[in-house]
Amino acid sequence: FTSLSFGQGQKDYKPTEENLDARKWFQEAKFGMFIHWGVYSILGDGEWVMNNQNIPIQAYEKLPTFFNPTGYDAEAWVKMAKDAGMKYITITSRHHDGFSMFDTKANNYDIVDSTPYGKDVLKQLADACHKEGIKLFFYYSLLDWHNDDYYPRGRTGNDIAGRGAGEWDKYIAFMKAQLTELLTNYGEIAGIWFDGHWDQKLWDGKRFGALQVDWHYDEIYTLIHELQPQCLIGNNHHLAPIEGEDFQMFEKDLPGKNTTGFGTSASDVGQLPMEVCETINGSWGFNLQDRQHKSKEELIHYIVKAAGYGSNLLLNVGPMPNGKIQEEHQQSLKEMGLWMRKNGSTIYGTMAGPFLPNDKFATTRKGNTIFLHILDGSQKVFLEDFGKKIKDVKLFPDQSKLTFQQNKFGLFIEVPKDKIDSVDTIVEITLK
Ligand code: FHN
Repeated sequence: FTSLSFGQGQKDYKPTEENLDARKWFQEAKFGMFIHWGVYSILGDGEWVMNNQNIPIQAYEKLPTFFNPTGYDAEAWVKMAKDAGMKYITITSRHHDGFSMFDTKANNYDIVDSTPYGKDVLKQLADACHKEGIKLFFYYSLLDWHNDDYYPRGRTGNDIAGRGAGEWDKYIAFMKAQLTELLTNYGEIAGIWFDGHWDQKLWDGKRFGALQVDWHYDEIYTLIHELQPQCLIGNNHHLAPIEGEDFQMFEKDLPGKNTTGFGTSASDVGQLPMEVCETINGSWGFNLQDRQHKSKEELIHYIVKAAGYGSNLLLNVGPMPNGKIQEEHQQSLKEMGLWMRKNGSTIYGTMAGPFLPNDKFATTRKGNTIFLHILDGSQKVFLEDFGKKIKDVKLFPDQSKLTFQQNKFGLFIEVPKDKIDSVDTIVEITLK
């Protein structure tokens, strides 16, 4: 294959007023629910099960005939998200297995045409979201293990393909047809969340190399913005944003960190609104065996640190095949909700604080107020080189005054022992 250079975004993209407003809303929203749900959920082994267990297409195609989520209640999901303090939902409309969770006319491999359930789950979710004022994003996989025209098969597709060459242009047309449906039949859509770009980069077993296809992002991004100008485009390509994108996401890593190999290096962090996504346990799709549920403390620290970078947190649940969200995830959402109800004003609508988050503390900022989140239970914090003039320093939310000292080296704050919250002690610093 000829290797193509990168940078094929929407040429000369100028976001519309609606789009800029949507970006502002997004930046202030800070907390969303990610949902990975598909026919893979039946097998309880994550959304990569087709690839990981090397299930041939013809065998995997039988799975939809077992998918009958009679316990699915879109309104209950939206309520759960809302109670957790989340402002938006991002759901898998079609994951790498190629199965569409909506009524597509582009093929028959979808929830309405191939399952006993026979109803459009995205339509129900869209209606519930619109009713409850929760914004809806669609995750859309660029990579497709099922479509004949997704060829050349990239890094992940070779062993399960077993089919001949397809026509790439047809595949691009297929994606455009589906995106047109998603942006026409479900009311206002807050964003499209692309994933799978990396599958078409050459892989030598250690690192990714050149891109081997043209994703036609120029046409795809233009189409989306023409259909719904406010619709925010993000692409989990793990690179610096390209033209036409409206936000930048970071998978399982804080912006600019790359501890997992899915992250993005510091030099690739752009100027767009940001979002980090993370799992409650270790899996995106429902996984029966996964017991690695993160503690309340870990989850709270994650949203605080994300906000400390000015970023949103998109926290994932992997609903079960019956349409219910597992108890442990519901519990985590409830805990987050309780915390956000009490402390949300130090997160929502804030910008990155003056100090980058570390394991001891994070800072967020709103106007003249800086919120210092002490994350390690310390009573004493020193903010080096803090030169700004201070009006007062108080504990949040009880507003009791705290003692502080400021000199040329910085600001020293002390919190009484009985006021320490082992998860997060919040101090409100008001500037003059
Ligand atoms: O392969 C996917 C994975 O299944 C999941 O959807 C995550 C979510 O960020 N993204 C991909 C890997 O980059």
